[in-house]
Amino acid sequence: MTDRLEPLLKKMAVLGIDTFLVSDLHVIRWLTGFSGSNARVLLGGGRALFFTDYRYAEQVKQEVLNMEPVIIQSSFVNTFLEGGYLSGSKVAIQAEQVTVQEARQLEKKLSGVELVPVDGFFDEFRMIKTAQEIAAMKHSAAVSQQVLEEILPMISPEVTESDIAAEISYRHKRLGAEKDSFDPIVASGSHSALPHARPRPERFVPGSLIVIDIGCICNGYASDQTRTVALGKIPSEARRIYEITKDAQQFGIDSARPGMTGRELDALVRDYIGHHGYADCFGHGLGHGVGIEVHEKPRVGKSSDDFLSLQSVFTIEPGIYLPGKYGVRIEDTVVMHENGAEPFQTFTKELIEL
Ligand SMILES: [Mn+2]
Repeated sequence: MTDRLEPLLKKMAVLGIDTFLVSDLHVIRWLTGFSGSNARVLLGGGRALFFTDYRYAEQVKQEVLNMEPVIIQSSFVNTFLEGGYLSGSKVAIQAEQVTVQEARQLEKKLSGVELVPVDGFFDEFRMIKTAQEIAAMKHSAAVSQQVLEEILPMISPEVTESDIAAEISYRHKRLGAEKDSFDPIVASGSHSALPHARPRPERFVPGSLIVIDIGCICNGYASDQTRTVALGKIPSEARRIYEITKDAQQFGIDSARPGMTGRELDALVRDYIGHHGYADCFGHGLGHGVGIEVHEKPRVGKSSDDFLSLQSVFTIEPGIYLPGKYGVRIEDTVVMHENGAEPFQTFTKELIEL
């Protein structure tokens, strides 16, 4: 973990930043392993300081081994003030995280401190996963895949989308996950054509496609996977868009190379779907980075200049959606190697007919 700090301190020096006030808990977890809900980190002056409140005094001893812990008595700002941690320096804050209220409070109380809002400072570092992080993500993917295997036989006209969504969350936890990485999507009938459908208390109807998009968090790292299955006999057009989506997704996996941009990979798969006549039916981006957060860098979409670097982890999840009828999405999370993308998931992509 300590080696994680060095490139950050170098980048700060280049940008002329004396101290970095880190307030994003995802970044803090990435930096330290801390899994609690209240913390700040100060980087700079050759030190890394970790601030949290009394509730986490014991937890910090277990989880935060690479920084000096400080237990705050009142507020973070008061502690910074009393300890002289920020005085007379140029302090970077995370523009996308710090509220206007908190920034005002800092400015008011800490005279002589110049606040510099910085965007996405940690993204380029978080994007490149260590072997340890990749192992954690494979585990998280395996847990969620087991849940997918367990819940498919439970789908029938007797149960509802909400029933299955609840089973998914329950089974994630039973298998050791901290939580779902996002609310499970279980979308049947015409709802399968809604990319972000919310599970309904409605029974599955035979002759329907069912999109199941799920993930969990284990040891701080997220997984993300989608499969689409059929309940009963489905129309030939539904079968057709299933096959095109499946082949497009495989084409995406096979085409991914380190150094490509997100835009380039997205375009390849988008064109593939376009050539098969469904250009207007794939409205979202091809994928997104996954790590501590289930949506992080790199973005894999139409306007993304993010590089798909070695050891980056991202999803490949094309979909074809026919509004009012049905939709298909198939998604794996992949890690980029020298010779291409390796999916974490091994679950079949042949159409499963329940
Ligand atoms: Mn996804």
